[in-house]
Amino acid sequence: MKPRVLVSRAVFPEVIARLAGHFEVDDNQADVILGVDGLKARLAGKAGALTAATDPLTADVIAAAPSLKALCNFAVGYNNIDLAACTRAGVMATNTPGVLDDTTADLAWALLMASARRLPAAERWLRNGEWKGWEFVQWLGTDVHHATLGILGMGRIGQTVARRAWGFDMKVLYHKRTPLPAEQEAACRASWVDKETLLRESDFLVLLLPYSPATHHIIGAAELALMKPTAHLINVARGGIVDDEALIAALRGGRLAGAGMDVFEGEPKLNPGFLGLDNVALTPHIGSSSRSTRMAMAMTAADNLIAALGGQRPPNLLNPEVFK
Ligand code: 8YV
Repeated sequence: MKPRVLVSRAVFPEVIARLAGHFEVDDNQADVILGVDGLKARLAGKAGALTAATDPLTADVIAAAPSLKALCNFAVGYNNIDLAACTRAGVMATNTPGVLDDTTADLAWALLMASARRLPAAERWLRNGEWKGWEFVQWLGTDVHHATLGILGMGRIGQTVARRAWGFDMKVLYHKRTPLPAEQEAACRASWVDKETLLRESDFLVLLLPYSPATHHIIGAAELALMKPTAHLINVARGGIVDDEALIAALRGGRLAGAGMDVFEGEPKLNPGFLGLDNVALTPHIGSSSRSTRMAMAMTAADNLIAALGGQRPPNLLNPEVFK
């Protein structure tokens, strides 16, 4: 008998077909949001699951599924998974690093440009029929070229964002706890600075940190106060690394020129304060959303699940201590 697996959210049919070659698949192509109770019910009797970053894979959920051997997130972020609980329960957890770097970096740039050139507000104004004619001083934006790009969190996606800055003749600064090795830094044409210098000197600050208790509100009122009033903040990483209330206050008070936000505290609900602001570009967590990248993410998660339940070490294992 084939092992039984859950696919917790709607995915491309090709992904279900691939899994069906190895497993008895319980899919959720109706895309009902399962939540804690739904996950507990649907994981019962399952050997593994393909899961999304929206699934709360808490200690409670994991404990309720004693047959579980592998949870394979189709996301690079895994703050939705209680890794320690997985390890205690002998469950392998995996993510999908690498396959979404370019697509997510592209969205960071799209939001950066949109914020710099005030695209959302200008478009709303045009659609509302308010454009009565060209004016010399109309919708003046901020130049991106030759400006200073700051990157907080310089992992794979941060480095991909940095490499795209060459074409804009930008100076690139970054901060991460451990500076990159010299040759990697040179490949990004980026210089390490301390966090305070990064905040003070960036014209555009892109956040690319994972969410954890250590990064909760890593950008709050105090950090925003250090930034230039002409600067723009871009968050394509995770809700909660920015104190959204403090950001809204800074944008409203003219203490920050603009922001581009793909992720929010408490999403899909977002602080209604964002909606009344003209100096913020908003997107609904679409950083990795191109067909080919979402396919690559789901297929990478499927590879991990097939390996894990086939008795092999999955390529993107997050908790190798599970084997101890
Ligand atoms: C996912 C993401 O699409 O990979 C991540 O961590 O944030 C996105 O690419 C989203 O989290 C749904 O799983």
